[in-house]
Order: sequence, then structure tokens, then C-alpha cells
Amino acid sequence: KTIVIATRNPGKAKEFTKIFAEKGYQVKTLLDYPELPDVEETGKTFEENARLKAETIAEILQQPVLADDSGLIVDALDGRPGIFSARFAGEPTNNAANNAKLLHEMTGIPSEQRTATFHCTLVFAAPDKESLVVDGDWSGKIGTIPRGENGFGYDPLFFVEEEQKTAAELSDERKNEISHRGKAVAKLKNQWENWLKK
Ligand code: ITT
Ligand code: NA
Repeated sequence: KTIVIATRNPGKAKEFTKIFAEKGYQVKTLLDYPELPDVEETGKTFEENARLKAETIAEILQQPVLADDSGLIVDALDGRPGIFSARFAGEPTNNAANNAKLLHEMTGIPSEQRTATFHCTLVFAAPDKESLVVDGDWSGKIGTIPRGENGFGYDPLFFVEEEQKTAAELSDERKNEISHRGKAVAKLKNQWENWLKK
């Protein structure tokens, strides 16, 4: 029993591997299938992009595939980088350059206007099935200096008021309990086994 996560981002994959592993499924990512084509993210929404990734790979491999499309929506930047979060500073993804660009664009913006939301849409696709779609959001504020070593991507700049910490200062476990991805995974947890058996 194998589930493929249609991602080349190891930071993401790590965050949802556990829910499948504990049910006896083997988890693979696109890093295990170097021969597969790159799926272009041509959609206009997180859901469209997650569907493109999951449904394209499920069709090719003829097995269940989960994809995550996620990003950071910054109010003071009119919602940018949004679906372009991975390639904010250009391609290929460069987290340090993305964070530097975000800090630069936020220069001079006061604390109360630095609100932001992390969003995650998960699409689970399987041959001859209607895909399962869930999502989750996480509210925070863009910091002024990067803090913390955990997590990935924009985590060092995403300040979580309830915790008085950046996402990169949270343990992996705590981040998974409260993050956008954690909330989406919690919804998936209730549904995926029944959906897969149907
Ligand atoms: P795949 O498409 O291969 O899954 P990707 O990194 O390109 O990997 P996305 O297109 O969904 O994935 O882009 C999401 C970007 O949003 C990601 O690269 C991070 O920069 C950011 N992001 C998403 N979730 C995050 C999280 O939990 N913490 C920090 N940054 C996150
Ligand atoms: Na994307």
C-alpha cells in the first residue's frame, strides 16, 4: 500500500507523512520518481494548482496521490505572494531570496498592518475517483527579522501571536497542531480512508 505525495518540497512532505505511515501505508514523494514530468502550476487558485499536481500524477502512476498547494497571503501586499509564494523571488525556489524580498517589500509597514495568512489546500486524487479536497488557514504577522531554525520557507518571518514565537521557533509537533497544513491534515484524517475504500 503506497501513497505518493506529489511534491518535491521535503519540508512539506515531512509534515504529512506521519498520518499515512501510522496506518501502514508507505509514503513516497516525487523525489522517488525522478522520471516523472514537472507539473506546471498554471492554475489561478491554490485548489486548481493542487488538483493539477495530484490528478496529473495519479493518472500517470495509476495510484493514489496527495498534493499540497500552499502559500503566504500578506494583507499589506494585496495578498501577494499568494499562489506565487514558492517563486516570489524567481525560479527555482530560493527560500533565502524569498524571505529577503518579503522583508524588503514590508519595509516601513507598522506592526498592526503586517497581518498575513498561511493557506494550504490538499487534493487527494486516485484513479476513477472524484478527488477529495480540504484546506486550512493560519493567521500571523510578518516579523522584521528572521527568527528560528525549524520548519521551512517563510516560517522564520511568520510570527504567531498566541505563541509569541515565529513558526520556525515552534517544535515540529506544535506547528503541526496549529498550522494551515495541520488543520487541513486534520480534516483529511477523518475522511481519506473511507474515501479511498469507496
Ligand atoms: P511542490 O509544488 O513541489 O509541492 P512548492 O514549494 O513549489 O513544492 P507550492 O507551489 O505550494 O510548493 O509553494 C508553497 C510555498 O509557500 C513554499 O515554497 C513556501 O515558500 C511557502 N509555504 C507553504 N507552506 C509553508 C509553511 O508551512 N511554512 C513556511 N512556508 C510555507
Ligand atoms: Na504553487
